[in-house]
Amino acid sequence: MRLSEYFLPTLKENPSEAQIASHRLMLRAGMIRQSSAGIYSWLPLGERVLKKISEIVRSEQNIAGAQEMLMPTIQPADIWKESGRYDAYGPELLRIRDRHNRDMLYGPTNEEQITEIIRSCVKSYRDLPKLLYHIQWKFRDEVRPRFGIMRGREFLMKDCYSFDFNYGAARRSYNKMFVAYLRTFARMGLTAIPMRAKSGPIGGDMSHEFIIMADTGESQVFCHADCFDYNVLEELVDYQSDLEPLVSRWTDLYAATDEQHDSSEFERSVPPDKRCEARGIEVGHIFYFGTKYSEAMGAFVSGPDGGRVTMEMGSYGIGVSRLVGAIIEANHDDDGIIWPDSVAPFRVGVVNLKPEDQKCNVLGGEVYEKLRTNGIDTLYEDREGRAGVKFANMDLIGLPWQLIIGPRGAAGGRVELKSRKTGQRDELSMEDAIKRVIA
Ligand code: P5A
Repeated sequence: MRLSEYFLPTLKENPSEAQIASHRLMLRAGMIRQSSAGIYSWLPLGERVLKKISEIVRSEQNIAGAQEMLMPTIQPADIWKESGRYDAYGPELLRIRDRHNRDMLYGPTNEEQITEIIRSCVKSYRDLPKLLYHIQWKFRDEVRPRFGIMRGREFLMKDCYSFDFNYGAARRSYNKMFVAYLRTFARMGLTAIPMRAKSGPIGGDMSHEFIIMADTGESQVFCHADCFDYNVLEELVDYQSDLEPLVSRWTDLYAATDEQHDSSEFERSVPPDKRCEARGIEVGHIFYFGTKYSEAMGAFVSGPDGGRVTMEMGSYGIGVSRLVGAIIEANHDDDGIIWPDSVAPFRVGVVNLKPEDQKCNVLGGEVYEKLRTNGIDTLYEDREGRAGVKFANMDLIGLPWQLIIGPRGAAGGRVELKSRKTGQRDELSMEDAIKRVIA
């Protein structure tokens, strides 16, 4: 993409409404624009990141055996009346009436909607288990939307739902999602710790929040330091086998959010130097709630002996749009964002310091085309202007690599390659620089 054509409305000044780094940087980098409180438009740069994150989420859901579908944002109130949540949910639920005076709502989550589908289509225990997910916008009329897209009113969530025949099978589904979540966040360069949590309005008695550490996080958390020393991506995961040993590696270590925290248990479980107390951001939340919805909504199958069995359920959420902010909280410096490779909107920014110079112009165009044809997402700074401004802009938007072309090097076909993360700069031939970016 050529910057001379791209829609990237960056801001020089810090917006006064932004209290935390990710919100400030997302506004300054031209990723989002507020529409109303807690509701945002995603501009091209932000949309690219949202898509990259969704792709990682999707790929790990599929690997774990979940199937993608798409449910609507607007739901009929009837199914929520059946589950009892129409009254229980309170003012966070956006209630709508259509032209026929029918009660509708903008979905804050989809337990009822999926249960309605499964109860009508699945009749036998032989058709279980089922793991189904979608990536869809949600609306919650939060009392205090804040921190930009971190606590929005409209936000993008991946929500998966499991239907099983008995507790053992439901536990296997829970474990699959547990492991899929560890892998998903690790692929984004995040260490997300699963912590015992309260299940709130979703319900149930087993639930874990996945939390990444950040001073600006909304959750107070307590955990064993060993939670951080493990790379789940180095593990070969076979989702058909028993995942209990891998899951208990985590659940055996103390890790809880403040609502579930028990200080005497915490003290008993760890030497003092292993006890971490910190703030964090909740990026995912998984629930086992048994028959809460299936019972209320009559979702049952016939068992092997012909009798009725009420399905066991769980639900599993990832805050896809919140992750954009969470990743920035974990990866930035005073100059701007530092994208991990896997979610960067573009892999490389080609900075032409003097496009009005004939040699720079030719070399810049050639580098840009070579990268593009090799399938590398490239943003090309091809506009005239001051070098300092171009560098500041590139650091702000935080692409992993900057490939810098100036009049001095251009004559000999040489460029400078800068890593945004380490700040290291190397002078290389154009070919070597391209090779390094592709590798
Ligand atoms: C699980 C999937 C649920 O809604 N039902 C379907 C269950 N869980 S949850 O914890 O309430 O939400 C799942 C994740 O969504 C993100 N999230 C938000 N992101 C941005 N703004 C919000 N207002 C917001 N509320 C929830 C969180 O990452 C949460 O873990």
